[in-house]
Amino acid sequence: MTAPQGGPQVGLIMGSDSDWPTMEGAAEALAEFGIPFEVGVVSAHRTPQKMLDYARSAAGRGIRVVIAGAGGAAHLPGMVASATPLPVIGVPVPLKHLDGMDSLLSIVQMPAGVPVATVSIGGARNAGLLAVRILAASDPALRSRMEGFQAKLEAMVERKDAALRQ
Ligand code: RP5
Repeated sequence: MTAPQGGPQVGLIMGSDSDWPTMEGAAEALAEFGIPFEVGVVSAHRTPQKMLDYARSAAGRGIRVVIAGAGGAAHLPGMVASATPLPVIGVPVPLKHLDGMDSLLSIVQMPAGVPVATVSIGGARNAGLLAVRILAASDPALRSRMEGFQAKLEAMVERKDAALRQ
C-alpha cells in the first residue's frame, strides 16, 4: 500500500479522554516542530477491536510513529506494539491511586520481541520530542531543527547559571 502524502505522521492515542490533560504535552511538542499528527481515544479494554484496527492500519495510512498513553492497567501501548511494526512510545498516565507507578510498570515491562519506548510518568512532552527525533533520523532538515532546539536548551541553562552566579 502506498502511504498518502501530507497526512499525519504521528498517531497520538490514549485510553480515555481523561488522559488528555497529560497527553496534550505530546501534541504541543509535535506542533512546535510542525509535525502533522492525529489524535484519538482508543481503549485496549473498552474498544479492543478498534485498537487492533488502528494498530494494523496505522503504517499503511502513513503513520510513522505511534505515541500511546494510558493509566492504571495501561495495556494500550503494548497491545498496539504487538499489532504494528511501527515504533511505539508509551506514556504512563498518573491516576488518583498509586501515583502512576501502576501505569509505568504496565507499560515498561514488555516481553522480549515487542518493544515499547517508555517515557517517564506523565512524560508526554518527551514522548512528542522522541517522536520528532525518530522522524528526524531520516530528515536532515528536521534534524537541524532538533539541534537548534537543543542549543536553545543549553543556552537557557547557561543563562540560569549566570543569573545564579551574579
Ligand atoms: C485507562 O483507564 C485510561 O487510559 C485512563 O487512564 C484510565 C481511566 O479511564 P476513565 O475511567 O477516566 O475513562 O484505560
